[in-house]
Amino acid sequence: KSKFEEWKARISEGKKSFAVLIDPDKIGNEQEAITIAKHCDANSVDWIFVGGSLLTRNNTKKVVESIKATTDIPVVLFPGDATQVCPSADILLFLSLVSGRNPEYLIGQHIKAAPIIKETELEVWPTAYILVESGKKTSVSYISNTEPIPSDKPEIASCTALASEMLGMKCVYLEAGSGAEHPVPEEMIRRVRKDMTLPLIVGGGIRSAEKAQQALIAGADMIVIGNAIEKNPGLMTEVSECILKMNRLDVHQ
Ligand code: 1GP
Repeated sequence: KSKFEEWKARISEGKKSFAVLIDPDKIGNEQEAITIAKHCDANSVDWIFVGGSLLTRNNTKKVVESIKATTDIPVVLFPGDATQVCPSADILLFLSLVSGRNPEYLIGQHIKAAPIIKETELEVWPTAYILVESGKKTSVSYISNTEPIPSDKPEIASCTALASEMLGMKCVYLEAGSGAEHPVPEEMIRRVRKDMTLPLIVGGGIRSAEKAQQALIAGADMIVIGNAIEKNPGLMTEVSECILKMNRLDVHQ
């Protein structure tokens, strides 16, 4: 069974999951990556995402390998471009930036990455990556040279997700952008959840267990937190406990 099928089975039981994003640029050395991986392991984190829209230090491989040597939590590549493919990870989010109209991030980088990915054993998840306006301009919007969907237009996000489902994508990622001022509005999450059936990942700007829970109750199947955990490692435990409790109580939307 693929990791994707396992995740879908969990979703069908009403279970939510928690991903922690590690930005390799912010990892000083291997020991630091090991420490974070141990912390994720101790807090029942379900997925470890690795990547970023702009990486300057070429250490993704080292970071992934340090995590893999420390924990069995699946490592999910969250690549900003074709240079971030790393065979030692488990899964690759093959992100198509469908909220934007920049062909380079809709299909261009994918063409460059495809033959490289083919040589690996990475499990590829074709993912509709939907960027949502979230206050100040985010790195991902600037680097990808794309305009996010206005945060008060849930219908546009919904139609984008629906079109992605019809195009054969396997999951949808609603993204406010790393370090976003505001996370994706609950109303938008609810609308996207209602109108399409694919597994839904939500991330960007989530800074508290309360916000994480709100996104999950609104319909996210998985939430992703990066920045806030870098600043406050204790948040990982809070969010994890909150999700474990939701899963025990079997909270449905
Ligand atoms: C970024 O959604 C992730 O792509 C996580 O964002 O770093 O703001 O938590 P944060």
